[in-house]
Amino acid sequence: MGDPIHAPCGAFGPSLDRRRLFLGLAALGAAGTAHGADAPARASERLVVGNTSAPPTSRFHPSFVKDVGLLTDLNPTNQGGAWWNFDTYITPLEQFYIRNEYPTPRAELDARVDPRHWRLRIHGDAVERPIDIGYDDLLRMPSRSLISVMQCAGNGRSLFWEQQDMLAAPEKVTGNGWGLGGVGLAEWQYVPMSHILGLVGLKPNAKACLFWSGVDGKAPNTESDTGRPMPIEEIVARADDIGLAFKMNGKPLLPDHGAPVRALVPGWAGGASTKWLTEIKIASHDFWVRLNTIGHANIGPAYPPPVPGPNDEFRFVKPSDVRGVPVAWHVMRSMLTVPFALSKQPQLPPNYPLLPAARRRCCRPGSRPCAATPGRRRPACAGSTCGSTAACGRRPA
Ligand SMILES: Nc1nc2c(c(=O)[nH]1)N[C@H]1C(S)=C(S)[C@@H](COP(=O)(O)O)O[C@H]1N2
Ligand SMILES: [Mo]
Repeated sequence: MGDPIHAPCGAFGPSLDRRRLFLGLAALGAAGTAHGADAPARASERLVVGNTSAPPTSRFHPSFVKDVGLLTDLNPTNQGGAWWNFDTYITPLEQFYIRNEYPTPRAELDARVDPRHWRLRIHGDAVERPIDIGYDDLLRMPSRSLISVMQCAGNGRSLFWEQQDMLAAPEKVTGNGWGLGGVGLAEWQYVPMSHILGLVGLKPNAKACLFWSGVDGKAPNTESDTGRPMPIEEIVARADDIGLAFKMNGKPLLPDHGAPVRALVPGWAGGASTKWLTEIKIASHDFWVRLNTIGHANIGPAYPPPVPGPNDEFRFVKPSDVRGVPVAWHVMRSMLTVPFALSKQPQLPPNYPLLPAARRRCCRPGSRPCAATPGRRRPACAGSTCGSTAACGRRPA
């Protein structure tokens, strides 16, 4: 076959061989998302608290439905996917990576994540009609399904030392040290923001939208610093794709993935998809929280920080914490490209991650962003758009 990366997504059926599967995922990553038909939730498939229908072997934690042998941390709960075993188009729930700042909050300990008590408040000075809804209200709303990649900004973190020329300063690479398992492909069912915005009525002064949890933290039943804002124009532009997810792969969300309801922001780094959602605030000002300041921001001379406005809202951070440009769109840093390359040619291709920087990844003209990190030897990366391929090494076939 020709260059399969450019094959249409529809070409990938359920009975793929392993190599083509990787290609399919890579293509999906490039294309972003694939839509399913609108589908209403069925009441019989609601989240049940205390459901322990996991496989009854001791390797599996009964409530997390995960293989505990793969956990990198339990406090916070973090688990990379065993990508070397992935052989299905959709990542199975028990293989799907978990990335938490804190331990997974449990309905048994904290009523805010119990679907019987869960509330979501949607308010702010830029909405006409604030609302406060419960889980059943959400399930009655129109929903869509979409197959989309979720990837942590830190996917591949244990390779950053080498890839990002940080061997001299390994202490700069912080966070859980997983390999390439911080990515998965799921079918999400969600109430789109188009519906929510229609309910609350957006005022013309709307500037930013905060997806807030505040639930997961150092102790149950305390307010914590978890959530992530985004520009309202980004949501309006993709109001059918961004939404409030309550199912993953046809099953009610698992506790580890944000039960009962999480935000879903396809295409952005996973950190934007706030789990255990409790509040959406839409305001005429910007929001600053940990995940767009001291965490999840590109910092350095190439990323001058935005200047907060006088009315901006700070939650658990202060103005001096605004130090760079928040991470948003995220190129799929896929483990899938490696088997693709190796299947095409037995020798390591020039952009294989473990080769010296000068011979690695090149910029394609016009591509954006081009992963320019200050001080790195990527001469073709000028500004935010790549100018030429002159400095590129040989690309794999
Ligand atoms: N409330 C809350 N939401 C969160 C996080 C968190 O720690 N707390 N982690 C974020 C990060 S960094 C990622 S990569 C994704 C991971 O989603 P997953 O664990 O379902 O794979 O959730 C995001 N949402
Ligand atoms: Mo993440």
